[in-house]
Amino acid sequence: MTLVNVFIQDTIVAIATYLAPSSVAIIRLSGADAVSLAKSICLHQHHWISHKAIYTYVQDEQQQLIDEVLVLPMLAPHSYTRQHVVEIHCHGSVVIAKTILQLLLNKGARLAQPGEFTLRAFMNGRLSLTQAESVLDLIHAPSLSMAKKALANLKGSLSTQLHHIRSQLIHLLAQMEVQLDFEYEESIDIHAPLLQLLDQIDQLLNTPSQWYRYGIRVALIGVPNVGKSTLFNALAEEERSIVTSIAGTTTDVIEISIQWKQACFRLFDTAGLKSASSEIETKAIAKTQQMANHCDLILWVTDVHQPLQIPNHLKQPIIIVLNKIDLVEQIQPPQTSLPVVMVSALQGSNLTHLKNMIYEHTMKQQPDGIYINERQTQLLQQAKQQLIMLQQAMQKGYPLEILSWHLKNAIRALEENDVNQSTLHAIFSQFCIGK
Ligand SMILES: Nc1nc2c(ncn2[C@@H]2O[C@H](COP(=O)(O)OP(=O)(O)OP(=O)(O)O)[C@@H](O)[C@H]2O)c(=O)[nH]1
Ligand SMILES: [Mg+2]
Repeated sequence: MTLVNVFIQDTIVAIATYLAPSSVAIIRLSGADAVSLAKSICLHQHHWISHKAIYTYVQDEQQQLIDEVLVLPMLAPHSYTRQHVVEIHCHGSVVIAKTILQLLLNKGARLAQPGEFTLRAFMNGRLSLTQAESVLDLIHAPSLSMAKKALANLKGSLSTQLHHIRSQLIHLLAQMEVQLDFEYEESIDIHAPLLQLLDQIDQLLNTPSQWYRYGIRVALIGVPNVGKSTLFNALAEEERSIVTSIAGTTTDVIEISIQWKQACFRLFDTAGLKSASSEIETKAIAKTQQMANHCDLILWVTDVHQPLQIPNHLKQPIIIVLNKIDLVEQIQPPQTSLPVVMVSALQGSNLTHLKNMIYEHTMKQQPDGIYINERQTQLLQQAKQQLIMLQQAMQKGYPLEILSWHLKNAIRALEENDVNQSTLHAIFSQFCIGK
């Protein structure tokens, strides 16, 4: 049985909270019989008013009390799924939560599949697919800034924007079709609106969505013994990397995430760059090179005593970190056009300035737009591609039929809720059970 084939009128149940001893556990029901099923296991069965909590007890088939609970009925259509939804809040005991779940299953509820509550919300028109995806983004947000982006999309930011672009495309198509039908002499000029639409699509595509979703990758690179691992530990506020006075201590890439100004930064400590003299060193340096090529920002860590020599194969943006300033009386700032921050990783001095610089050279330089995920990015890119092909077809003087064909393809790409079963399954199976 695939998710979309599920008969959405039956009543589903799941434990919505994490299965571990905790303060509260929630068992959630959705479907036509949600209220009657919940009532059938509760001691008090009167005065069940929508959105009003009821203080009662759950009892088993032998009228033995199982737990003291709060029950929250949310009657259709004023619920997450637009069906009757009931939440039973019990003590956060795994045994109690599982027992209540089993009682409801015995009464005829069906165990929900992953994401089935949100799937119902989507199928009942409560959420668009984009909004449903933003629920997942919100749950998995690695930083507060990502959570805010996801919430904005849950409230409809992206859906509204996609709808707006699509409506304008449909309007252009209508103009074109009128011209086709009546063979007007005067051709319509869609150049300007097309450019505007491409601009709107680009604005969405230019948001650094990967950074919100996965964090900004910052690699600490430099020659051995300059204090990369010391700096890494200081920024992470944790002893993650081994530090010694021996050159070549770090041989692997070590990662840690830190939150700064509501954004998530993924820091990578690496092996020092030098000419390798053993198999271990060859492999370690290859990993450093790979990291340097695939990060979003390089912190080129250097020792205050050493001349500044940055290998010219580094292509990613660089901030120079002049370390060990505690060892000198007077500092000669290096002659470079690159940004420089002077720190003592050992003493933890100037690290706030360094973090600010990291923020300014990444997040702050990017447009603060609407978040889009990989699937949405792909669809927008498809639409953009079609519009570019349309522009080219216009320049070549192709017939209106060809132009309208590209326009129709772009419109189809932006049809938010028109997805096949496997896409739906791919999206909703990522959810946890009970969401
Ligand atoms: N005085 C002083 N010593 C430092 C500072 N930062 C690091 N060190 C010392 O420098 C030595 C090397 O530090 P590491 O952090 O291991 O250097 P690394 O760049 O990671 O070295 P490799 O992993 O070998 O490439 C250690 O003895 C640290 O205590 C600093 O800011 N001031
Ligand atoms: Mg190290």
